[in-house]
Amino acid sequence: TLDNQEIRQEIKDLLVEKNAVLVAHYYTDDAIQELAEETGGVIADSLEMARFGANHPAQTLVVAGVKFMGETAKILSPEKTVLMPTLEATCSLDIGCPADEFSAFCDQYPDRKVVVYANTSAAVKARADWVVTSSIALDVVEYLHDQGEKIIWAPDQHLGGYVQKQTGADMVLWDGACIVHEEFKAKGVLDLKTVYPDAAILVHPESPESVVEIADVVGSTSQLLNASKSMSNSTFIVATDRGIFYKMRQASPEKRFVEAPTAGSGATCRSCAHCPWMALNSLEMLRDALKNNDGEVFVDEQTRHKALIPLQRMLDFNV
Ligand code: CIZ
Ligand code: SF4
Repeated sequence: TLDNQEIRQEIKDLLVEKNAVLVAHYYTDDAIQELAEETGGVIADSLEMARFGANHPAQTLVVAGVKFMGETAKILSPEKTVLMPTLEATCSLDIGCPADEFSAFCDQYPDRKVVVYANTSAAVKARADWVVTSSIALDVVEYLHDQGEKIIWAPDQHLGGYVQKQTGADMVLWDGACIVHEEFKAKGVLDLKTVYPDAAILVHPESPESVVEIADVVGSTSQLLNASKSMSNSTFIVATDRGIFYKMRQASPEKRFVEAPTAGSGATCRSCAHCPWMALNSLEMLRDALKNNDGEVFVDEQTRHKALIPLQRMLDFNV
């Protein structure tokens, strides 16, 4: 629309004026991803977002995603201004793992290494030995297991269970879940597979075990995107946030991408498989964040110093 065109141009001008770069997650709306692409920013998973933000020379990072991604950017780049379209965009994993309760949980297992998923608050990261994202969780836990370490894993129980099964590591799991991924249903996926017998099933490991078990590929958003490019199937049934379809369709316009069904949704659900917090990131709020320095992210110094250690360990980890 004309309105959108105006806002998009305003954002482009403000990015230049403020020496800012747009760092967008794969799950944000197409309009945000398009802008990131057109303005020299990045569309990425949380690990690549962290790396990109830390290495980019811009003075201001505009992080379109959810709160933990903005906090991670600030922890890694305290000298930069980190803005988010909205500070209300959180994550069920973050909400479900309050720092005080988590710390008490860890105190019960003093002999275990604490590995937390990136989808946590800065305060939870500050209590951890390692931060991981879904793209390197298996490698880090395998490494720790090889060293003879036992592990506390938080907060996603599905990803934790998957990592435990794959690596054989001794892991105690926190019982968090992603409200988007935990809704995918194996039966719905199998029903859909009868409609598209040639389809490959791509599943993010935050999904329930029954869905992971029927996957052709299990992986992080960037790993699923790569699979959609390299596999020759004509159709893909995808169990992750539908925001990923923007890049999948762009890379492979000739292929068909179908949302994995969720509970009670049937194959045609339009409101499922999309994170409600990611969806809060609108063009208007992005513009206002840049214009007014709304949504600036702050992390207190003591927490930042502690959280930086396991985060840096993740970035320095070489597979
Ligand atoms: O579900 C999420 O929030 C994901 C996949 C984050 C990430 O690691 O990019
Ligand atoms: Fe959190 Fe799930 Fe949303 Fe990702 S998709 S930000 S894990 S609620």
